[in-house]
Amino acid sequence: MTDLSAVKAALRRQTIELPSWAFGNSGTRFKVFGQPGVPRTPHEKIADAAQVHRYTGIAPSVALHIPWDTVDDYAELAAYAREQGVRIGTINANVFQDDDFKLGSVANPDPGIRAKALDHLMACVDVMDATGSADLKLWFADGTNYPGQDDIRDRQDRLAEALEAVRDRLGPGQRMLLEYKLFEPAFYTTDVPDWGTAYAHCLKLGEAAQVVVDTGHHAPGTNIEFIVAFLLREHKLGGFDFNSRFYADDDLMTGAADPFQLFRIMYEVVRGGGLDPAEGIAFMLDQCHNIEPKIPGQIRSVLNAQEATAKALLVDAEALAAAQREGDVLGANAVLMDAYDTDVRPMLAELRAEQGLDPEPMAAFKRSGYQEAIAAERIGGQQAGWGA
Ligand code: LRH
Ligand code: MN
Ligand code: MN
Repeated sequence: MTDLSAVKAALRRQTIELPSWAFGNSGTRFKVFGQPGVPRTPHEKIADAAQVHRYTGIAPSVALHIPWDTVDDYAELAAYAREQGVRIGTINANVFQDDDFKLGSVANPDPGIRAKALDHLMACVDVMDATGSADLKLWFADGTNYPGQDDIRDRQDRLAEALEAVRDRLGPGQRMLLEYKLFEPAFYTTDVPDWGTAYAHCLKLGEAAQVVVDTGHHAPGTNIEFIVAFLLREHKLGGFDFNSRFYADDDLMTGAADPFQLFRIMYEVVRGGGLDPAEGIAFMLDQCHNIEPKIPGQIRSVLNAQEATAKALLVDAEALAAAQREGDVLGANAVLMDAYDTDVRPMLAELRAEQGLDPEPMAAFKRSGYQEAIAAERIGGQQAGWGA
């Protein structure tokens, strides 16, 4: 039997980080759709993120993306976040939206462009120093479109050199999280295409470097929970960029396309001790709400992640281990499915009530009138970044 009070205690400790870019206008490369009331400034993105925390109670930090969230004074922005009841979390570097980076950033064949990319990464660490952020998230759009376009091995050397320089710049308590992605925007080769490549670089870089798993960055059918189990076992899992995909990097709400996959991932997190804050796993969302309203979209996503976590915590570990020891295939599978099939919503509503929150965050936000207020106040909302 699973101890319900232990499940609730673990859920009370869980936190999920929101991406600032989820609150801006977004779309595909075909069309960016505008929505009323979207933020015009990083401050307004933080104010919106604070609403998600206010109703869910488990989203106390906001990730920034630089230069999308450029401000003159990052310490002031961090103070503003604190006033809003949240804090600034991961700093995401952006070396993919400049004409100079057409042939890559840190793996570019041109040393001048590599230096420019590295300067930006260093500037991101400066931002971390000002905001008190612990994590730098690195995703590189680097790769090639055509066989022969560039030397695959040389690009790895250039990448490794830049990563080492960033590692040497990090202060105490700071980490670099290396994100991989199978393809896009490069189509033939990608310089960090998979967890194995990211892991190999992080292993060489040492303790300050860990892998981040963006759930939308794999080939269809990839067993992501295996990757999670493996990396966690090696203490090389730095965090997640949660989102859902049907086809490629769709950035839809986490738990929307495949809640069972999210449960399986969270089960491996629980199994590997990854909910223990000491393990340092950053649970982040990396999503865009192109057609649905953004603040409710984030609330829904946080709740989906929380529900998957609750179900994972409900797995009867002793019964599962016993069935596995006995080779009871169907019994073991049934233990896992029993947890997945549990409706955890009443327990989560109860937990929220115990914490002084409204048991129904979606409805509470709707009733608050915040959405109408920002739609009236904010004219000319900022694009999240795409096509900017
Ligand atoms: C790349 C990615 C990465 C970026 C974000 C906007 O596809 O997942 O994390 O920083 O999207
Ligand atoms: Mn991502
Ligand atoms: Mn992505």
